[in-house]
Amino acid sequence: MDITVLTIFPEMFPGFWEHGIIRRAIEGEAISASAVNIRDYAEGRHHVTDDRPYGGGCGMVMKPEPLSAAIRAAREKHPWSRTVLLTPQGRVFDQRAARELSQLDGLIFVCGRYEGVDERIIEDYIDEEISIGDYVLTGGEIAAMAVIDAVVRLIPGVLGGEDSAGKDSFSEDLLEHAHYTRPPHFEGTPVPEVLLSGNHAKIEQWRLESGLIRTFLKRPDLLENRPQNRPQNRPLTREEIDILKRWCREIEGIIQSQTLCGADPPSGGQ
Ligand code: 4FD
Repeated sequence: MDITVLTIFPEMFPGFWEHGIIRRAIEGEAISASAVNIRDYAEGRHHVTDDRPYGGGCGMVMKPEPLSAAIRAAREKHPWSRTVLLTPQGRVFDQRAARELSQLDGLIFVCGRYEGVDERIIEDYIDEEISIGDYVLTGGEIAAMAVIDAVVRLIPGVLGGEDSAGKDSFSEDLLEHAHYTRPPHFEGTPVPEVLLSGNHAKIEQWRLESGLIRTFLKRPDLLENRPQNRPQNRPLTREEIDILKRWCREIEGIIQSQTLCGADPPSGGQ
């Protein structure tokens, strides 16, 4: 996959390309990556990339001409690329979108600054608008890095331990189980005994339960309305439903024992 980032701050990217999984992907030729300065495509002595908005108001808008020239040049180098604008107005990025983008031959990321980019660029040059979440950044660069990071690790052959990308949070659309490493006791807290038992069937069962309870406690939205609301989600399996039912019964038992022993609450309370 050929990745091109168009930005007025290309210096933000070498530190990103030169570390970890992204670096390995470049070295292993799974991807090529470059950050191109939009200013290099701006005309005039000062290579201006922004201008005041028509209709007035504060803030600046990215001029269309340098952007169109930069996008055309990137497409000439990588004709099979999709051109993506990072913007709060885009479709919110998720693991499914990452999987889709990881199938493409090339991606050109356009990073806006200022108040936004001239609308005609969006109409005529942008294939897809992506947002990394409902908040505002000073520029699209960090959003582009987040998307690139999520996409590159899904490209076949990029992650060392195969299918480690396929097994983590969201690939199965539930959160991952808790993780532990040495020492066996840390500041008074032991590692769950089952993980030291060597019983792999028991460990698998514990991991399934751990992932499910963490999802219920931290991200209940991932369990609600499956799969109707989230077509990327599979329905829960029989086994997962049985685990949830066991907890339900256990909690009901605790409530029962409390009600039987406790005094009646004063009426009119909640
Ligand atoms: N949530 C995101 C992306 C960019 C950004 C910008 C138009 C503003 C947030 C185009 C307006 C780019 C996001 C730069 N803020 N700011 O993904």
